[in-house]
Amino acid sequence: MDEEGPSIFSLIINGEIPCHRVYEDDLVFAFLDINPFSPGHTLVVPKEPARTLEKLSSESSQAIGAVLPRISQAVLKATGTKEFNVLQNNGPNAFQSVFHVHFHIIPKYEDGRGLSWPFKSSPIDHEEGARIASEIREHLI
Ligand code: DGP
Repeated sequence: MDEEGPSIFSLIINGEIPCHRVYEDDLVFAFLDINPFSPGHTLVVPKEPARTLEKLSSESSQAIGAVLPRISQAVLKATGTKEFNVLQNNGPNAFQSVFHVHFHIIPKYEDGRGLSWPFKSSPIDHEEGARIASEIREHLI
């Protein structure tokens, strides 16, 4: 659902909705997902209420990038797992349901619990790839 007003994650960050908090600093908040793919499934959220990743400020991006490996390591240690996925959805067609940037850290257990891989891929079309890579490079200048 594409909600108006403060996102459910802003309400959680502000303490208006309870959560199982695992981490907080000035710019980042992390807590357990209410509907986990596996035990320990954690959401890492910038306090800045950007709806999708490309809109997030450099300051918040740096802050979240800096703590993601550390929180991942803590999730692995706490759950006794050695493998995990990081998932980050942007837009309703890309499976985003809460419109406040968040990274999922999803432990993968030896018994298979965790994320499965339903995605389809096909070999790159090199002509198209060369064109798109060139366009991406131009937009990064
Ligand atoms: P996504 O599909 O990437 O937008 O994932 C949103 C996740 O947010 C989903 O896995 C469930 C989780 N979620 C939604 N509402 C709440 C809530 O109120 N509390 C917690 N802890 N997690 C929530």
